[in-house]
Order: sequence, then structure tokens, then C-alpha cells
Amino acid sequence: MSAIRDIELRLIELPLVRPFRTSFGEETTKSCILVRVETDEGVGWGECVAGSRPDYSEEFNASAWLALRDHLAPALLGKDIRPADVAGVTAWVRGNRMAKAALEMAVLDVWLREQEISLARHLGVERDRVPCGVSIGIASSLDELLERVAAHLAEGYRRIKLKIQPGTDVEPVAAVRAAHPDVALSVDANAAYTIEDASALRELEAFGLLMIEQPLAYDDLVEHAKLQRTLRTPVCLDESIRSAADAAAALELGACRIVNVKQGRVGGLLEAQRIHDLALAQDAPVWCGGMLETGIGRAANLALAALPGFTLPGDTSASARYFDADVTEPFVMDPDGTMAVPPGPGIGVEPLPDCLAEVTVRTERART
Ligand code: NPQ
Ligand code: MG
Repeated sequence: MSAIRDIELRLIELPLVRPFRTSFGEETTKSCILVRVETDEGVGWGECVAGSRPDYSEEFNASAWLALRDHLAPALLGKDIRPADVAGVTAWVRGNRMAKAALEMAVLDVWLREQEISLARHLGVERDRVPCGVSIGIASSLDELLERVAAHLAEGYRRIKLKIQPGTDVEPVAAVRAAHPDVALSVDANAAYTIEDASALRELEAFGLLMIEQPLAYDDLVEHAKLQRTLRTPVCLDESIRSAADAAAALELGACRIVNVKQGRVGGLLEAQRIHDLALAQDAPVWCGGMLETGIGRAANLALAALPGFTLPGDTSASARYFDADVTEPFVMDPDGTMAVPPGPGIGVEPLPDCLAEVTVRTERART
């Protein structure tokens, strides 16, 4: 492809349709960085999944902004670089995976657009639709939770994930299971438990959960392996898996039986595909996680989620689950609970200029 001549960062803020509460906090606004890469041939977009605070991970918008502006983007500017080379050119930067992933997504987008190939086709996807699940934040009452679960099931969602924390776990799960005996149900603790308070997790075994996601510390594998040995319910790891090497180690240790794949958390779509490939080779189910992405990141997630090893519905919800007005055309779910994989070149979507202008709070160019 032709050389990258400009890289622009934008911080955007989108109101959420309702606050999203997890064991680590509550968000009312989606705040993230979009990356725009320009070559002589065209433009590509990427989205960084970091949030405003270093709570889900060490990375956050202000850190990702500096990593991108001062280190990652300058490593690419002026270079004729392919998507597969991005990781190598930026490998000297430790960590900062979410920032790297955003840049790689933008380079993939512009490179694939030049060739008029969709991201899905580039990844080797054969499906054109993916089944969708929905993640439900910690609710203020059981009635509210049951109402939201029922509404999402009526919309067609094929799997319900409940956020839990110590003290808000067995009761909500029991209530949802009683109301919906056959629904595919899982829980996500976002690292809120210790092995000492795992008795609540053992009580959850009665409810036929698909999995318990990230019960223990974000940086731990060994304790998860101990826990998984005592549970019939599969443990799924999210925060603990930052790379294909982590996924291989976790599966070998028995720290989990299922992997949540998020391209942003693992440094990009290509590393995410490597996790898919290694999990598929050992028959370990994977599914596509979500970070409340705008249409840019959501488009990339849908392409990834269409790979054959993604056998469980992902957190690939419709735009309307999170936003009244997305920055792209909204992603809409069919009543059968599936969404289309974008067929167009690159990631298949682009920001709508007016929407983008409205939500942008900061813009800056990378320095050479
Ligand atoms: C998870 N996501 O699987 C996360 C974590 C998460 C869809 O459950 C703002 C931006 C708030 C990103 C809260 C889902 C967030 C966020 C939670 C991501 O663990
Ligand atoms: Mg999670």
C-alpha cells in the first residue's frame, strides 16, 4: 500500500442509553479514542477500547492518547506498512495493547479498502451473520433486572450475561433462572472475587450457567486453575488473557475452559485471530467480547465473531443496546438474534461526519 501520511486522534464522548454498572464501577458515557489513518489511496478508521479510567485494564484514554501520539503513530508515519507489520514496528513499546490494536485496525481498514476486500474475507470468515448476546449491568433492584432481561429476550438476544459482584450474585442469578429456565445464561465478575469468597461461585453451580467469566484477579492464572478444578461450570477468562501466549498458558494450566476474545485487549485483530486458531485447535470454545464499542469497533468485532471457532454468542449487541446515536449507521439485530457481518471493504463502516463532529471533544495529529 502507499505510505501513511497522516494519523489523527479523536477523543469522543457518547451518552449511554443507561448507566452500565460492573463490579469495578459505573459509566454513564462512552468515552474513547478513534484513530484515522490516511494514505495517498484513502482513509482507514480504528477504535481504541480503553475507557476514561484505568479500571478494566491499566490502559485508559489519556495513557492511550500519549502512547499513540508520541510513540506508536510516529513509528508508522511516512512508512509503507502492511497490517501484519504493525505489531513488529511497534513491538519496542511494551504493553499498551489497546492503543496498538486501534492503530492496527485503522491500518487494516485502509489497506483492505485499497484492495476492496472486507475484513471478514481477509480473516477467512465464511458466515455472513453471527448470533448475539447481551451483557446486563448490575441493576438497582431484582424487578428492574428481570424487566431488562425480559426486554432483551423479546428483542431476540440469544444469551444473557449478568454482571455480578460479591453480595449481588446468587440472588439475581436465581431470579433470572427461575423466570427463564432454558435461557443461555452466564455471569461476569470482572475480577471481583478471591478464592476465599468462592463459596458464592460454588452456589452458582445450581443454575446451569454457560460459564463464570473472570471471577478472580485480572493478573492471575494459577488461582483460576485451582478454582476451575473445583467447579463443573466452565471458567471463562477475559481480563487475564492479553495475548495468544496467555491464552495458550491458561488453557494448558486449566485456568479456564472458555476464552473471551477482545481484539483491543490482546493488541489487535491479528493476535485475536491467533487466539481463535489455537483455541479451535484444542476444541476450546471462544466468543467475542465487547467494550461498548461504537460502530467502528463493533464492525470489526462482528467480522472476528464470524470465524468458525466462535461457537458461543458474543457481546456483539446492537448499537441501540448502548447508544441512541452511534457515530456510524447503527448496527441492528434481526428478531432472530443475529447480526450481519459487514460485507463492505475494510471494516465496512465509517463515521458519519455530522455525528462524529458532534461527539468529538479533542482532536490531534501525530507528530513525526
Ligand atoms: C466485560 N464488557 O466483558 C466488559 C467490560 C466493560 C460488555 O460486559 C465503558 C467502556 C464501560 C467499556 C464496562 C461487557 C465498560 C466497558 C465494562 C467494558 O468485562
Ligand atoms: Mg468480561
